[in-house]
Amino acid sequence: MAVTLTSYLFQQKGELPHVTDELVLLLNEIAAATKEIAGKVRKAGLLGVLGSAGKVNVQGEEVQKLDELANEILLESLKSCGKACQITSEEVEDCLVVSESGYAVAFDPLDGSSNIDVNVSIGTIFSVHKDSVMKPGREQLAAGYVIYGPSTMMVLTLGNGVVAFTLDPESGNYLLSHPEVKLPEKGKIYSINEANRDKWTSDGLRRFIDFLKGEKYTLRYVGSMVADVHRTLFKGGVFIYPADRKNTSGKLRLLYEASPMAFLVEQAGGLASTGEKPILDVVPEKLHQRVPVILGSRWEVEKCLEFMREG
Ligand code: P6P
Repeated sequence: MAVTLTSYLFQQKGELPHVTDELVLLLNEIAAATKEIAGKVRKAGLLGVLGSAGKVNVQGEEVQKLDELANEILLESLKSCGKACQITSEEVEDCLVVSESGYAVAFDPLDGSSNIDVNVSIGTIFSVHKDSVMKPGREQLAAGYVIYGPSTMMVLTLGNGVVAFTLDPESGNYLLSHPEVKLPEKGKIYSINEANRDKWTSDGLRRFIDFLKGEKYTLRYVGSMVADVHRTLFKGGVFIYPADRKNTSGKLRLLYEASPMAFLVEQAGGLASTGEKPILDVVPEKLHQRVPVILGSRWEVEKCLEFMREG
C-alpha cells in the first residue's frame, strides 16, 4: 500500500518534535493548493491563462496570468487553513500578517514562469519557519517544491532527510515514490546560463567552468530553478546562478528560492553556498533580497569555491 503524504507526515509527527498537527495541516493545505495549480498548469492553453497579465511584480518582472492564479490559490489556502501567521510571496510586495499565531510561510507560487508558454517544467517553492521568515534558513521547519513536469512531484524535507512524492492522477494523492533522496557525491553535469559569462564578477568562476569542460562535464540549463535543482538533486553536479555586473547579488531570491532549495540540498547530502558562506547561514535583511547560488554535489561546490577563492 503506497504511503500518502498525509500518512507520511503523521509518521514523522512521532519522530520529530516540531512536526505538530498544525504543521501537518499546513503542509497538507500547501499540497492541496499545488494540486489545484497543477490542474490549471496542465490545462493552461484551454483556460486562456497563458501569456502576460499585463503587470510587473515587485521584482520588476512581467507577471504571467498563471503566476497570478497560482499566487491567489496559495494565498487563499493558507489564509483559510488558519495555521499561518504571516505569508510572504514573490508576487506580493509586503509580508501579509494573517493571524496572531501560526507558522510563517514564504513561497514562489510559480517559478520559471518564462517557461509557462512553451510548456517547459515549472514549479512552486515553499519555506516554513516558526513565526517569522526573517531568520537564517538553517532555522526552517520544512521546505520543499512541487515540479509540474511530465509527472507532478513534491520534494520535501522536515529536517531529517529528503523524500519525494508523485501525484497519482487517479487517486489525486501525493504518494511516496522516493523514500530517500540522496545527492551523488559527484556528478557530470553543470547548470549555469553561460550567455552571462562575460558579466560574471568572478574570474575564478569562469576558470571553474572551463575546468569542468576539461573534465568532460555536460551542460544542462532549463531556465526554471525548480527543474534545474530537481535534476541536480537526482543526478548530481552543480547549479549556479552567480553574481554578475547586472545582478550584483545574483537573481534568485533568498527567502523563497535559495533558502528552501539550500535546505533540501544540504539535507540530501550536498552543499549550497552564496560563494562566500552557506546560504542557510545568511541572515535576511530585506524580504525580497537576492543571493548568488552555487548548489549541488559536495565535490563540485567545494571545487567551485576553491577556484573562486583563488580569484
Ligand atoms: P535566466 C525564472 O525566471 C528564474 O527566476 C528561475 O526559475 C531561473 O533559475 C532563473 O530565473 C533563470 O534566469 O537569467 O537564466 O533566464
